[in-house]
Amino acid sequence: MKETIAAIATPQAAGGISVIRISGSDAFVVADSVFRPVSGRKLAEYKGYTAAYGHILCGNDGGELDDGVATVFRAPHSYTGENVVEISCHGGLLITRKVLRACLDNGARLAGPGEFTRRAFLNGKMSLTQAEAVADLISAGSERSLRAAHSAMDGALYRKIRLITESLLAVSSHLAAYIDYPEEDVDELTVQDIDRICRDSLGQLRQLLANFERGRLIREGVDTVIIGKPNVGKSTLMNLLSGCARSIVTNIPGTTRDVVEETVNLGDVVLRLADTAGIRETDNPVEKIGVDIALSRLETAGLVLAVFDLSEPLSEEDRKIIGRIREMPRLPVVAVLNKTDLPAVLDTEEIIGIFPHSVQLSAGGSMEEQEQAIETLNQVIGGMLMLDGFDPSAASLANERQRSAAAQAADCLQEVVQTIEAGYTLDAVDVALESALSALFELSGEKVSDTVIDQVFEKFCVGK
Ligand SMILES: Nc1nc2c(ncn2[C@@H]2O[C@H](COP(=O)(O)OP(=O)(O)OP(=O)(O)O)[C@@H](O)[C@H]2O)c(=O)[nH]1
Ligand SMILES: [Mg+2]
Repeated sequence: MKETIAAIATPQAAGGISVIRISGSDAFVVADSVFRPVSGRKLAEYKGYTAAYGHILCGNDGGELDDGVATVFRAPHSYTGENVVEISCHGGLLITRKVLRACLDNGARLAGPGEFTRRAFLNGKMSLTQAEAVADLISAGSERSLRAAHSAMDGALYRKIRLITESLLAVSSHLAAYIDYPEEDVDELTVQDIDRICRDSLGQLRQLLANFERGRLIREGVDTVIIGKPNVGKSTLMNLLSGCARSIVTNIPGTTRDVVEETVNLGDVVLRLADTAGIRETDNPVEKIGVDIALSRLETAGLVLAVFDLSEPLSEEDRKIIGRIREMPRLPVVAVLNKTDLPAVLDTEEIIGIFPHSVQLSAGGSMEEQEQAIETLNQVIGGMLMLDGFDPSAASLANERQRSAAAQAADCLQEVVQTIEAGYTLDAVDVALESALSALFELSGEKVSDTVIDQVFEKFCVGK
């Protein structure tokens, strides 16, 4: 029998209410030692999905510490599939820890990271991809990533993988019957049928893999570097996007030295912004370090906002930056032509000729101009990252583990198709098909090693 576990399920901070969750066959025994319902009945006598108001007994002398509410869930109708009690108490850090301590003193063990969700998975309450979506839902930082996580938690990916798996399983059992009893009248599934089903599954997996990269941008955000010569308005742009005075802005060129970072939502995209030192030749050793760091940030960027000042002609410094960016042809770049509120001097045609994506805005202009600036950037960046038409509710792969299992399955199916094409025996086809199936089982978590399960849940927080 599994041990009964307990943990604080709410954040480790003072708040209105805290919840201590207990799960396992002895959940009611543990909870009844800590919590006394005012009804006089024991929690063990309560039906599932009912709540009891009562006293929490965990003072120094085992006396009352707080009043609270205990919610009772009976196996298998709970998050974990086990008996569960959730005790809600006042949200003080000390109170919450004392309630947890009392649970641990009365037979529960402290839960490991994600152990509640792990038990839910092991008890068949959810697939591995759904369990992973729980963590994604908690960490979602944008509207789209939230919708993607919710749809995965709802089982969109699991159902898609299930459908692919079922059609391949049908092929596999036909093949097995045919290989084992070649003389008998096995329901005929022609080689053409097998070929069609495998190609169809391969197509679906390839589509999932192609969408993975776009999904990743939405979930994890894009490392975005703001670069340009001094005084063009990089820090002003940073502050505009982050909605606060994150970076220091002055009219003195060379103001920013260190990299200033902030994660912001621009429409549906999460940008991990880095405002950097203005690029120029300088004898100042501090500024020089800043310039070097700024340039090195380009190497790891997923998106660059290259800022130019519309009120000045293109300078030698601007050209050097352009040259540097051009050394990285695959890097997505938006040329930001700033200060539209001032008389335009810059030859915009030249910049537009170099950078296919450019915007003209006034990061430091009036309120209306600033709102317009955000909207313009939102449109251009969303379009560039090809997020238009991306449906976050559709089934999609959510992480590297899922991607590599799907890629493995696709490789094996490719082999199946080639084996058929080359006219090999059905035995050979079956071998490749079985490998594809085991990769799919690993993806959904139906047959997966403990090591993989450990890796999935170690990223969770304690209490989830
Ligand atoms: N008129 C006008 N001035 C702006 C605009 N954006 C920024 N500025 C001004 O330009 C000057 C430089 O702005 P910063 O944001 O500090 O420029 P920076 O590129 O970060 O400069 P360094 O940190 O020195 O590299 C400040 O005086 C800003 O107020 C704008 O859209 N219009
Ligand atoms: Mg600056």
